[in-house]
Amino acid sequence: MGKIRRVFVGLAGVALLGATAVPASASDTDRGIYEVDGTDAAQRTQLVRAGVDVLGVADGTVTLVATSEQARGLRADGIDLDRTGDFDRALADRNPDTDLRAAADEFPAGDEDYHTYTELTDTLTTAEAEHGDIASLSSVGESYEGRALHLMKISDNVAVDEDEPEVLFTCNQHAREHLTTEMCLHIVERFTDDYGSDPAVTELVNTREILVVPTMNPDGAEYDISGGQYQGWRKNRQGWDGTDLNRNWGYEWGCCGGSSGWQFSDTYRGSSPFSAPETAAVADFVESRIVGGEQQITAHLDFHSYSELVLWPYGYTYDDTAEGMTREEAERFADVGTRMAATNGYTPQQSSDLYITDGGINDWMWGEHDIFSFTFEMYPASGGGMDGFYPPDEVIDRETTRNDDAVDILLNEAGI
Ligand code: 7B0
Ligand code: CA
Ligand code: CA
Ligand code: CA
Ligand code: ZN
Repeated sequence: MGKIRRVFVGLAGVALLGATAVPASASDTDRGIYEVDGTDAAQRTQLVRAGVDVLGVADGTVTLVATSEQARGLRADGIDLDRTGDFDRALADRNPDTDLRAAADEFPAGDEDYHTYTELTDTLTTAEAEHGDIASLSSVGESYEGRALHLMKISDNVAVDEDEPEVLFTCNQHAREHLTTEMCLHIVERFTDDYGSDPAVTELVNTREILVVPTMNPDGAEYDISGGQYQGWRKNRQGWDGTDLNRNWGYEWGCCGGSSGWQFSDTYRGSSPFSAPETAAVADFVESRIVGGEQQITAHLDFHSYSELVLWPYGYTYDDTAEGMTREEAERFADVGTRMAATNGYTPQQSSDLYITDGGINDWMWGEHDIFSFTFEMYPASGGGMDGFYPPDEVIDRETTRNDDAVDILLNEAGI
């Protein structure tokens, strides 16, 4: 965030401050990386409510970014914060030296195997051209800055809306989680390239309609690599300071202290449900899949990073069962989530076991549409603070292939 913009933080922040958010003041530009050991879900929710940016959680140890004011407040509340680094320093260490900077339209030097938006668009266009019989590229709408929100449909007889279970994969709601875009691209490439040679892939393509949105937040992702340097950016690029897309969905939006009403928070929920064009476009698309009164999409998986977790709804409440979630349904989420986690080595848990979130995508998919909806938090399990969002491009193959079996489990479940 620029210095001048930061001056507005104190002013705008006070006016819009929610009951629990802590405003950063004009002088409060000192952001540190902290760790807190041995937390439970209630303590993690307390941290989130204080407005800090939780980067990852592993075995109860939380890594977060906080301003020095927020850290002081939390320490006064009895939370044992251990300062492990400086936010700007952490990014500077991960970024290449100035003279090695890649062009603004490329990932930082050494990480060029990640796809920029232009490269993503080209790769999807090529996949459609090479596999036109089973792959069809369109979009669900546009981002705030006008980029197409690509949608790839993969199925036999792809031009026909067949009566087959439809399964949606979404990636990159959070700008800096670039590994997730590669995950969606890997799904596209596997189900197109391996069609006809891999029997399991062939069977799934023939009996499902696979829908992939590889980036929900292209503006944020491009901003995050602007200047060939990682920026540590999470939200979209709308308004003063962006909206957290994964707090902007319209089910129990803003209900429960799992998001912030303060525009400069990293978990700002937006001015109203679906105020972000990106969430609105995907939601409209999902709604358009109600055909003859029946929602065609039966399963959904949203990829994030990092912490290596399999998460299921609800996020807005600690309760296992709630309105729209029977005991049986909660058990099915836990059962399938645990089976998927057994294949990739992630940790399975209800979303709120991490911390309370409201306005998240899974709660809307399930609460509003009965879509069997999960979140995967990808590699790494822990470590590195900000570096966790920027694993070297050498791990892309390994960490995307790692989820093949879990993806197949979900596709199979979609038919049940
Ligand atoms: C988030 O660190 C979302 C759980 C599903 N509702 C977890 C996600 O939006 O807080 N974690 S993350 O931001 N990727
Ligand atoms: Ca590399
Ligand atoms: Ca088909
Ligand atoms: Ca269909
Ligand atoms: Zn995320």
